[in-house]
Amino acid sequence: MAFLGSYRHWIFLTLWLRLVSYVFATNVDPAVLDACPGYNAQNVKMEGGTLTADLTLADEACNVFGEDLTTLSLRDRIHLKIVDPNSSRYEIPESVLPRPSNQAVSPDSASIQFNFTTSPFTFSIYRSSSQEILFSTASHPIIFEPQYLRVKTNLPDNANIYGFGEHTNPFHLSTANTTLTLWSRDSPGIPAGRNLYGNHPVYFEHRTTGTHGVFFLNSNGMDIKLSNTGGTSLEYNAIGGVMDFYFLSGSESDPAAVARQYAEVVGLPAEVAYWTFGLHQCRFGYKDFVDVAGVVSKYAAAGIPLETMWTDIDYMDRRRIFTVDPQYFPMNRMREIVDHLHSNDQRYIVMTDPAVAFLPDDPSYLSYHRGKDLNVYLKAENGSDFIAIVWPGVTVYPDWFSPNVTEYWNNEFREFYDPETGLDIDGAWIDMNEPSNFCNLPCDDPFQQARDANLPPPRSSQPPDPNAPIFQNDSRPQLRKRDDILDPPYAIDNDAGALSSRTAMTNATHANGLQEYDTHNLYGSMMSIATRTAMLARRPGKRTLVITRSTFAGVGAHVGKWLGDNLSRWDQYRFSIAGMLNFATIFQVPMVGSDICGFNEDTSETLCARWAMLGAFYPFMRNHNADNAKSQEYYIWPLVTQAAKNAIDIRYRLMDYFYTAFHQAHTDGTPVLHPLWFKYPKDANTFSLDLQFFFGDSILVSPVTEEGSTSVDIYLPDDIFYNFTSLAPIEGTGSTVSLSNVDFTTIPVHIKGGVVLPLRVESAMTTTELRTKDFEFVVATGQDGTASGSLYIDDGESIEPSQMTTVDMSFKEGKLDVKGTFDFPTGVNVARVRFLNVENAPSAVKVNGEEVDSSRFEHDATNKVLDVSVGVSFDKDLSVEFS
Ligand SMILES: *[C@@H]1O[C@H](CO)[C@@H](O)[C@H](O)[C@H]1NC(C)=O
Ligand SMILES: *[C@@H]1O[C@H](CO)[C@@H](O)[C@H](O)[C@H]1NC(C)=O
Ligand SMILES: *[C@@H]1O[C@H](CO)[C@@H](O)[C@H](O)[C@H]1NC(C)=O
Ligand SMILES: *[C@@H]1O[C@H](CO)[C@@H](O)[C@H](O)[C@H]1NC(C)=O
Ligand SMILES: *[C@@H]1O[C@H](CO)[C@@H](O)[C@H](O)[C@H]1NC(C)=O
Ligand SMILES: *[C@@H]1O[C@H](CO)[C@@H](O)[C@H](O)[C@H]1NC(C)=O
Ligand SMILES: *[C@@H]1O[C@H](CO)[C@@H](O)[C@H](O)[C@H]1NC(C)=O
Ligand SMILES: *[C@@H]1O[C@H](CO)[C@@H](O)[C@H](O)[C@H]1NC(C)=O
Ligand SMILES: CC(=O)N[C@H]1CO[C@H](CO)[C@@H](O)[C@@H]1O
Repeated sequence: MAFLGSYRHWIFLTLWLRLVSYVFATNVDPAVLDACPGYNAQNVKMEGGTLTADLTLADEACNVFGEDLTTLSLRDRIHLKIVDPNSSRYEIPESVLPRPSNQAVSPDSASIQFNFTTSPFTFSIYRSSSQEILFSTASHPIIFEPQYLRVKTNLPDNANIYGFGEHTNPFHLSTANTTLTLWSRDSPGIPAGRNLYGNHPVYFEHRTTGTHGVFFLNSNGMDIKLSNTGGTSLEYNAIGGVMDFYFLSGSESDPAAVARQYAEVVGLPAEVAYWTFGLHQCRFGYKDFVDVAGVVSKYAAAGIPLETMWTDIDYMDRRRIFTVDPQYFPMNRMREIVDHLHSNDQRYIVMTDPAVAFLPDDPSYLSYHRGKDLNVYLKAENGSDFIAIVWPGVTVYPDWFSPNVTEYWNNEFREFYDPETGLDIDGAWIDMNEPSNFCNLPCDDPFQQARDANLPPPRSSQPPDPNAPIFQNDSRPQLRKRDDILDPPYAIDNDAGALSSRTAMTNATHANGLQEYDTHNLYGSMMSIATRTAMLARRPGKRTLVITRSTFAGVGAHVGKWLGDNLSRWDQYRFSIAGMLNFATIFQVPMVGSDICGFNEDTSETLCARWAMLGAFYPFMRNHNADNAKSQEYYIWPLVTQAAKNAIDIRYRLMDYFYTAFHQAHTDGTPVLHPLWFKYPKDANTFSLDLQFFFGDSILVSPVTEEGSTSVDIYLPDDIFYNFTSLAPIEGTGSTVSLSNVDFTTIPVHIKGGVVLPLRVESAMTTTELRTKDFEFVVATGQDGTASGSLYIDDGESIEPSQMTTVDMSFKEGKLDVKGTFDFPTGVNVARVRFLNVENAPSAVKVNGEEVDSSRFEHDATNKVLDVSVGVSFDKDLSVEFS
């Protein structure tokens, strides 16, 4: 029998299982899995938009990784559940990821539909308009076992699949034998294609007929497999949790629609303050407060706008969080640095790790004792605090499920980062939150291992390389088979080996009884939420910046992310674009960036120059370096200084354009960066491009990508583009264009026709100063001769600003109209308007309907630019026209 359900954007299915005793086998052969019997659906009932059914095992259980559950019941509306009426299985708590409310709509308006067969139970999702199947489990039985879940769908040949992270694969995933493992891992210097810090079980599939998305809401370890063997397919193999899918219909014409729908499910991204788009400088290995202050001074001397200075764990006393080293980073001198920064409209951020030094016998380390008194630490199975090893040596981890943890974390932030007595930071940086653990399994004597590893290291010796002994231990110890939580029958492809390797043991237990086996992938996200809460408590009503390493789906509603400990290499410079597109475009974590010039290893002058320019188009722009690498601040080489200045100049002039894009993302989930296919969804040449991207809707960034090269082949779709520097038009023809003589201080940037860009007329040394600069509008017409744009301005930092200026710009038939509400007083003028692609000098120009003197406009015939000097206060509607 077939049932046609109807849902506007998404269908939600959850499967509940009865846990039974285990029977192990370890056969992963797809043929064996496909021969499993699956389930039959019985007692199918449809009631008020809710479908319920019982699923019974169709034949003998195949027990590949445990025993198949014999009776499952299935309920559906938007919500499809397989339930064991007698016991529940782990599901991601709502406190970590709140679920959206389900809204059924009438079948007629549904853009995707649900269909299934009862015997055996299979289901498919198809697009209503075209009847195209988007997801189908036909011929791949669903497998449910206590510690193994499998769902597999057929895909079209050469399917265009994007997403599933965090990983270093190309943006356009290969469907030929790709495994994507999701299990948070501290992953320095790892090769491409391995599991990294974050977990985002979502993908978008693009076809010329439309783009849809699928979100598997599950935090357990899993392998997602793409294969071309016997037809293209996508297979989820998860070691726990429930089957909980959101199918996102997307749109037939606008790929960004699916991104907005995903934001409806996991939450809209948090808005960040205006200043956070300024330049950030960081490194591991700043030796003392003199060193830190020196970097700030040298940036100023080089004339490079430095917005925010950062300090890594170096500032801590023996690497204990919430302390400063009394000799190297004494509080009074650190406060002097922060005061100096603040008085120059600059900012300061330091790192906070989750692990708290385990010091029961040292009464002076209050942060440990306060946490102990509040009982906030993650527990071992026997109820004592779980012991790990991180930078300070032996540590405990905050349990983000503990009822007292908010009180604890808020208080530690309030005390240590007190504006009157402590470090008055402007944002927070959280790291090591996979959680990372340096203790090698079986970790039966962490105290000895910490001594052996010489943690924390003394200042007099070289600080440890993150890859030093304890990190380089590649042996993969076998855990005892009998314990399924430590060593489940299906082994995901974790690059660190055993699940507990270099992290909290999977049998560590939270205050609410949940175990790390299920919640491991949430640790970084939960720390993110707690840290944001603590930061907001310090400065109520003001947006903050929290940058995390480990993430889970939905984290973008709270924090931003940097792409982790990369290497100063050309391939990682290139990969950074795909990594950033994944987070900004698919995962809804738009405040993202890679360590500019590279973290580990020595960078080179030309790599750093190219990276400084590419990095000016990362939403989060931070130069960061390892303690054992050569210095790479932008002022070190004149070439890099010039490259950085040139690109930052473009970024700063575009700051309000990008701030507007970010506000839009916060409002409706429209991505702040777009791969080319988002804008040209019918142009198959764009589907695999991941070395060019759009910064906001209309700025095409096409960096030089090869070492030592001064040329680059870029793709220009069939559209009008404009050189950002000369403003001259360039006809794209849907072909590759070779750019040569692109020197090491230049990055090719084009404006996509059809936009009115709001630019600041010039850059500035801080974002505060930038906000005092006048605006100009650049009217870049599209193929139809029109252009439009928008501009959002507020005070740049309030969570709920009381005054907002919201302006729409539109141009057609020679007339630019700028209209809106001007509640926020910008205090600046519109200095000029530049109309692009204007063939001939006009005979007359009018500003607000009044003809202006010919000395106020100028036509550049070479670049076809008409430049009109305006000079009116930017606090009311404006029109500028020419004829
Ligand atoms: C649930 O428990 C009841 C009573 O204990 C039992 O009769 C029933 O068979 C169980 N159901 C399943 C699916 O195991
Ligand atoms: C639904 O599934 C049934 C059984 O496979 C099939 O006959 C029918 O064509 C499907 N309907 C749609 C609209 O795909
Ligand atoms: C798929 O890749 C894995 C890992 O690289 C390899 O072991 C396996 O042989 C490959 N399978 C096929 C069918 O190519
Ligand atoms: C929370 O902290 C208080 C001490 O302030 C303690 O008495 C209480 O047991 C703690 N709660 C939990 C769940 O540990
Ligand atoms: C986890 O289980 C193992 C084996 O039962 C035990 O030795 C170990 O102490 C447990 N670890 C924790 C953190 O509970
Ligand atoms: C609990 O287990 C840990 C090892 O996982 C051990 O170090 C600790 O002493 C045990 N605590 C108690 C109270 O037995
Ligand atoms: C690596 O880990 C194994 C297992 O814990 C241990 O026996 C070995 O000594 C370690 N090697 C190094 C170099 O730390
Ligand atoms: C853009 O214009 C500038 C200034 O005329 C020129 O140097 C540069 O080569 C042009 N870039 C491209 C990509 O055409
Ligand atoms: C080794 C490592 O972590 N590399 C990262 C470097 O940065 C890129 C993107 O910037 C990431 O994708 C890599 O994972």
